[in-house]
Amino acid sequence: MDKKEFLNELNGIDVRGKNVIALYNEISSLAMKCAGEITPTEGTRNAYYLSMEFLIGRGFFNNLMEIGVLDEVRKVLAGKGVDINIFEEIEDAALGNGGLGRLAVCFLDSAAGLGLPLHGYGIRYKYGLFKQAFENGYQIELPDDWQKFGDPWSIRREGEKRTVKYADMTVTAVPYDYPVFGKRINRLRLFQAEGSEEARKISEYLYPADDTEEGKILRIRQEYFFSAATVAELIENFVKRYGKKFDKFPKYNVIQLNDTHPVMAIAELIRILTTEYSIAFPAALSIARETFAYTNHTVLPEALETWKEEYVRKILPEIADIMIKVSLCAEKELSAYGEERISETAIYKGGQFYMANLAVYVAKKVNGVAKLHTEILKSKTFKAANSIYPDKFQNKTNGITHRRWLELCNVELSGLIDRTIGESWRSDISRLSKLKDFTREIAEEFIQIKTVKKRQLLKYIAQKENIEIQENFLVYSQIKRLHEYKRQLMTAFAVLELYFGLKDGSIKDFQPSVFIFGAKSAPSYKRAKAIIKFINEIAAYINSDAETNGLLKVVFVCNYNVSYAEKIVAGSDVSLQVSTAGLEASGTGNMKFMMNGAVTCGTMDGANIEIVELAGRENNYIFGATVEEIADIKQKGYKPAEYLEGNNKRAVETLIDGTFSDGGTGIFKELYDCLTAYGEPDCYFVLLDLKNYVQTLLEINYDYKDKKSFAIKQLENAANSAYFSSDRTIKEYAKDIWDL
Ligand code: 26Q
Repeated sequence: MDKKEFLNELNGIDVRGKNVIALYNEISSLAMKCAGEITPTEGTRNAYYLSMEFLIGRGFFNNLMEIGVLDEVRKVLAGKGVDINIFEEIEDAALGNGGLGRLAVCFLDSAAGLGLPLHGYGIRYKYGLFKQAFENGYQIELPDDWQKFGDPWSIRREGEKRTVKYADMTVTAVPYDYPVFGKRINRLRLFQAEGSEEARKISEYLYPADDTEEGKILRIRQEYFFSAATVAELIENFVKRYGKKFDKFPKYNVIQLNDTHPVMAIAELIRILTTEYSIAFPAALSIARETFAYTNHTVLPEALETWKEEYVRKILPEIADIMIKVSLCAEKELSAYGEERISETAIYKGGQFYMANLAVYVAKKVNGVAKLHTEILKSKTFKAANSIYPDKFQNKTNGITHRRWLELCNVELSGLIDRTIGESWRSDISRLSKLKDFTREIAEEFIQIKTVKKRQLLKYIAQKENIEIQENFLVYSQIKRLHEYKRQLMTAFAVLELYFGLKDGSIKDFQPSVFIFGAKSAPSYKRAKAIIKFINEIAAYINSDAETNGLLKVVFVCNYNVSYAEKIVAGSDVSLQVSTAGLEASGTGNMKFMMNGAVTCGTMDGANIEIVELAGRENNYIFGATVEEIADIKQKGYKPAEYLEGNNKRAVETLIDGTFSDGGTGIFKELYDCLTAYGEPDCYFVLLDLKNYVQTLLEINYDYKDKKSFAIKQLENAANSAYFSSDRTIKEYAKDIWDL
């Protein structure tokens, strides 16, 4: 079906008596006819993106935009008396946690947009990332039944299901295909686990609690489940087309591992080749080493996956054997490099599998996701491997799709760009840089557009959160997973200091400001949950003070997700990216804000470094210790209490002085202790950077008085953001890693 036929049929839809859900399903199903058969290209090289997470968000508006009918649908529906915005009620498909999952979807979007054959493979969880509610300021988690409105954007492939075998059970993997619209239509294939009750559990939840043996084994089952289903399919397709000449397998297939979660695909490929096709182990391993590539997304030690051999062996004895065999091969290959490097790169040691080391050894290419991150991988995390295979390591700075994150979420700014430099930037994002010549000229118009986006955002917040904010407020936002290293707590202290300063008159001439937080905490992450409670306490306290009400407000939005992010990035002035230097691999929220014309207030971390390199340090607000400075302080011994003085002290001590209540749980005291303790000083260096942070926020506030020059800074950011389109990133992967 083409666009014209779609619109004809749409005109014929009878909307009378139908509710939102019925209309949503009817229109989506009609649009799905535009997708046709969605099969990967035959006879050429294809790339496969294996990921435990695909944070899709809402498909409806994005897909209609990609098909090129969104405006027409809006008009046709309006003609029938239906406002297209009623579909905002439809739930996001939140089959991911944060950056890593959202990146996967941006990549698929860009590949389809560029006409490159990249296909996603993952799990069709019954429940996505939990829905967040607040009860007395505490996060509580509710199941996310995202399919309750139906799932019209997928096709169930009954005929292509296959079995996945574990030692103790057999599970059916049923593929559901989601079209990825663009210049070509690619496919995201998500497997659903079916069979016994135990079998169905495998695709029930994203991140089941893994603090028990049972939980850990379920996680291993999940990882193997989609990896094995994918590899079996790729081999089957290969044999159908090319017979059993497996040395040609890597010519037609390249598999990108999105972090280590799908790494068992390596062992599974080797298992199938050796056991089902009688290929010798060394040959099978060589094929794997030509096929896989691996992306690392974090250097936090606790996030680097290790699996107990005992657990893997219990359910996947052959996979355990293969991983040990690969480990021995690696050891042999590296025997000349000395004990230390052998131990550092060990895949199997002390009864544990080190999944990242397996990935690094087998992968043809290993990449980090921002320049600094790649440098840290090479010099620290994978130092030994890098000294042995220096050519393996590459940088691929992340990107975001400018279609969802500018064209869709900011129609108004996109229109201004069209009027200023023409529309060609939409299909060739590098042309956005032409905007650089016009930032002064269009500043006034930009200010108006920012106000419109702010108004939309603040209206939405008023409805959802019941907090009223005036549209003349300067909007600072920090939206991301809740984690200590991202330092939402540092922002909370900074806000308190601003508040105290306004109260005691030491801060004068302050532009009215609001701080918007959006974040979910992992359900078992106690400190992260304590931070949410603390910020909610601060918000209630500050917002109810009539004396400062016209100057400062705080909002922790509830159930932050992709759809909320679309509104926040468009309506914010300042993007808060304040992670401890060296710990945020890249960040992608920073890029979304930048593209929508916000300045970055951040540390020299992740992609912030590249953002200010491109948009100018003078147009952004950088503060805090650098990676080198942190290393230096660590070495000398960090003494947090030395930074606890004056206003810092006052803000931090609200954790323990009774200003706020944690309901007698002691969690605030616990936070206080970990920030200030001597024994094991806070490894996120909150107090170290706090003073500088407050000063920087004030500097921004001061600069905002000159609306025009501030708008020019914001526009300089938008105009320099082309580099952060995932179109650029995907072109680099296609050229340097996938050879597409
Ligand atoms: C680890 C062990 C066991 C179970 C789960 C995990 C696990 C799960 C999810 C570890 C990490 C994640 C997610 C990581 C993530 O989202 N990383 C982010 O990736 C983005 C895209 O590259 C970067 O921009 C962010 O900087 C990075 O934090």
